[in-house]
Amino acid sequence: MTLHSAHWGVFCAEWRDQTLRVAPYPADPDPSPIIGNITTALRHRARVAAPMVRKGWLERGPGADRARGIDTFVRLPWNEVLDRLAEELGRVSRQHGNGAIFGGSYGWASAGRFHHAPGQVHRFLNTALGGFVRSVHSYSAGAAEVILPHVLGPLEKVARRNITWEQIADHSEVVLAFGGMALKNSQTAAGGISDHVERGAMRRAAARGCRFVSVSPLRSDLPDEAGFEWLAPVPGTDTAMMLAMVHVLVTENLHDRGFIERHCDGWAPFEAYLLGRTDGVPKTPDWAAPLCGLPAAQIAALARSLAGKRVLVVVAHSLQRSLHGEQPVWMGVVLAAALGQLGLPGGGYNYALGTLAHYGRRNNLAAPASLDQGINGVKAFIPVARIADMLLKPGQPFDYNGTRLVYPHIRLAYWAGGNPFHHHQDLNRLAEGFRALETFVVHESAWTATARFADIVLPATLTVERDDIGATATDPVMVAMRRIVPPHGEARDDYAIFCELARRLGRLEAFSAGRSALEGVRDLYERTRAAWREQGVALPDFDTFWAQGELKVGQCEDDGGMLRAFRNDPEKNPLPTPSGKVQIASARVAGFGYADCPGHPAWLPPADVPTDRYPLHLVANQPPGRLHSQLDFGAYSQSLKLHGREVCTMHPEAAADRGIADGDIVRLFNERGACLAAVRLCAGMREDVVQLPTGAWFDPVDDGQGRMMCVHGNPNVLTRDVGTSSLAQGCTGQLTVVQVERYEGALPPVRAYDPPQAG
Ligand code: PGD
Repeated sequence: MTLHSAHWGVFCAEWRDQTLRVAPYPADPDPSPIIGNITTALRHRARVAAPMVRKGWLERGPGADRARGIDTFVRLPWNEVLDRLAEELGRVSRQHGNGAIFGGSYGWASAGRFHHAPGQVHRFLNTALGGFVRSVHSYSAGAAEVILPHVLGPLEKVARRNITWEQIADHSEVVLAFGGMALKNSQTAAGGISDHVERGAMRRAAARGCRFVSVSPLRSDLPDEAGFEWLAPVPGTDTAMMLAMVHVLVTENLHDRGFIERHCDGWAPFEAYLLGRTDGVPKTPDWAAPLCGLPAAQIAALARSLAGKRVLVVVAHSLQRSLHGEQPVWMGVVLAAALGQLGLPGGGYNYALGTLAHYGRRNNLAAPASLDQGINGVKAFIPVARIADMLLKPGQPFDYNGTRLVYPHIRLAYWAGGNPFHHHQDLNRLAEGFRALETFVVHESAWTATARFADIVLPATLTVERDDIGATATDPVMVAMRRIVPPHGEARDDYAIFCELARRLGRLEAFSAGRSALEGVRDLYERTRAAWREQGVALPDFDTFWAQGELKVGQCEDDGGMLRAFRNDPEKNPLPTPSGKVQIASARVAGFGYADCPGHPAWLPPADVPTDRYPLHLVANQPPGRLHSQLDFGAYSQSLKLHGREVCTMHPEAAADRGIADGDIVRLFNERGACLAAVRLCAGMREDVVQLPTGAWFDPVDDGQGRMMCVHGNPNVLTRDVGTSSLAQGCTGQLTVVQVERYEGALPPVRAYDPPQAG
């Protein structure tokens, strides 16, 4: 069997008799079952087999079109489609400038570092065209990426070089996980993972006596191995709960005043707010209890039980993927600072530990090289989750991190390696944005809803159909991802497609530097090797690496990173914040004057509160059976569906109130839209919560009111498309409110995986 790698793990594979067999990487103690998706995916009908052009675009030319998403497609030969596309790129660039081209291409794509599709499309647009409007930050951590540098330091250092699972197993006395640390999330890591350690580390820590507390509306957000206590507050109220906990610590003199004085800045204005001196509202447990739906005594007892203990506070990605998502991230820092724990082994604060498999690890001695992106001649950008606003509001100003920006007027969008009809919110609104474009180009290996909305769809290979290199900065195994299977139909590598386009634009040398794909892989390896040489470590040459299939590389000491160094000597190792200390309050953030993100963490009421019409909180979290929407048609993802539809979980009482039984098909709806899903009942959740994971391929039908209803179970037809705040403008897709009813109508079939009709 040949070694290969995916975001969900290194695996071994063999292609025989038109069938792919896979087996886990032998050294992985807890491999992810998601590797099973690839087996049936390769020759599935959902694959894009040939270049396709939307009929309306072919007949009427570029322009806004309401037929996008429902039109038929025409198969064209590669040469013809590439000629037409090169001509169209040239037209838009000449007529409107490159500020009219969006190369957002946000998306996880695949694990190989050379054929990383967004990296390839960005390099192509820079080197062959001269630039494009880009996006910044991620859907994962949009709010945290902006607030953390203001208060503590860059996300990479707080999330990825801080507390390790080894420290938790050996040192933590309490792990207080806001949003839990679900193993379904830590299955995956961008660039691959050879060693899933989380389950084992939690088991070892629990056996040593470490107490795990999960604060989440869903019990399933921590595994049984952690032997944990479960507190289930109202979704989106963690900041209020943390404020009340710090109130108890301060008023009972249990906070670490020495640490606060030496290591923190801005405690006084925060304390004035906490104690109610500025707004007349002391943030006591009695104040928080009705907001959080937890007894005041329980909040107070939890706070008291932490004093004097080695406590690790963890705030999951999910908490900041909602309105005012900056607040729980910042307040978690303040709670850990009040306990005096920042920088201690197994203690303090680790943003998002447990939400990805490359957090909580030792760092490699050197990071893998990445594809050079060239120089972007366009300055304009958007925070990534503002895409629909950008498409619908050209020329309008918006706030972002202390600046006022203007949305550019985009005529052409180019996507490779992402699925906005999976990852964006309020899909009816997003569709309006895409209908306004003149041309939409997508490279895809499968007929996702995004591909169906495109004008030009170019078939891309899947990772096992090409040579690549799998590596991350925190996994000790580099993988020679050798091609295992011939490409499906006429599929080509993104790189090969861009080479052909660049040649037509007279820019092949600038894009490819004269390299074949394998020479590009070799170049990436040799640049990685040079980085290791600088650390005094000699790695074998490329041919040796390629022949042996994998390479085990050395890792740094488990030294606690920036926060440990700062704790030990804050004068010598200041934090990269304005004061060099932990910003309990921030004069800089206060100076921006944002009511929706003031100068210290604060309780800001949510926009989505349950009403009589929409009485349930919807938690739209990450799925267990796939990464995002990838290979939703694969065997493992399919095995977790019910009646072919995505499964939503409901509390038995909430279901009984609505006459819903386990296994029923239900309609979830709110003012933005509706979707169908199959129900599983689960007592391990709050009664006022319904949970539907993301990633079921969007499968719209007309709801009779001019909107699209998803018959398969994509929750993003329900979520709200607003930024977290004027500060970060991050994604808010995690939470909204809905009503749920038993679906009594004729059941529309799921057609998400059927290719669109040929025109
Ligand atoms: P994926 O499904 O991984 O989702 O959004 P993202 O767009 O990354 O999409 C990747 C696409 O790339 C797939 O369609 C795959 O087929 C394609 N692909 C893979 N390899 C290649 C390749 O080599 N070439 C080409 N051309 N294509 C390739 C993820 C985003 O969703 C993220 S990161 C998060 S954290 C968000 N989470 C939530 C959430 O919690 N709740 C809601 N409601 N919404 C979310 N959206 C966000």
